[in-house]
Amino acid sequence: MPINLPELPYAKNALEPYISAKTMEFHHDKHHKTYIDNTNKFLAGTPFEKETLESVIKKTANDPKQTAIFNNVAQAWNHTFFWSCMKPGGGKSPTGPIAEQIKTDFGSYEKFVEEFKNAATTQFGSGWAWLVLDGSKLRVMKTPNGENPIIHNMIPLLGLDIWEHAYYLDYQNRRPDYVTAFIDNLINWDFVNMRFKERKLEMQTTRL
Ligand code: MN3
Repeated sequence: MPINLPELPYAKNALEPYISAKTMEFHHDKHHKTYIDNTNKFLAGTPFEKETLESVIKKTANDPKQTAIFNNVAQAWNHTFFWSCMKPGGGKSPTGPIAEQIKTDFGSYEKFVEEFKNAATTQFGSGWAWLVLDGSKLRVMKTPNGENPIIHNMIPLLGLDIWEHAYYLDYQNRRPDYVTAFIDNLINWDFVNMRFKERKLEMQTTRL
C-alpha cells in the first residue's frame, strides 16, 4: 500500500529562529517527499509492498542489490521520526523517566550532551546522530547516510539529521551550531519519553 508524506506536526516556521521555514519547506516538501515517492515507486509490485517500513529496512540492509530500496525506505522512516523529535520551545534538560535513565547510563545530562554533540559533529559526510536503547541501556550512536539503528537491533529514541540539506540554508558549514540549537532549543523530550516508556512496557511484557 502506498505511503503518504506525513504532515509536519507543527507549522513550517514554528522552529524559527533555529530552523527556518525555508529549510523546512525544502526538507519536508522536497527531500522527504522524494524519499516517500521513491519508496512507493520501488516497492510497487514487490512482496515488500505489504510490509512495514521497519521490516523492509531490516530485510534490505546489507544487501547490495537492494541498496536503492534500503536508502529510500530508511530515509522515509528517518524523516517522519525526525519531525517528531523536535517541537517549538523544546530542548533544555529532559524530565520524566528518560531524565533518570540518562543520569544512570551517561552519568549526567551534560555527559549525554557531550557524547551526542561529538557523534553529530564527527560523522563524516551525511548521516544521523541518535539516542538509542541498546537492550535496556541508553547509548549515543552515529550512522552514515540513511542507515537506521534498527538494523543493529537498537531502538531509536531520538534522531538528528546531519545531512547538509538539514542545516545548510541556516548555518552553512557551521554544523556544530545547528547541533547545539537542536539540543538546547528543539528536542521534543515528551516524544522521547513516550518512546522510552512504550519500549520499557514492551520489554516487561516480553519477560512475562
Ligand atoms: Mn534530511
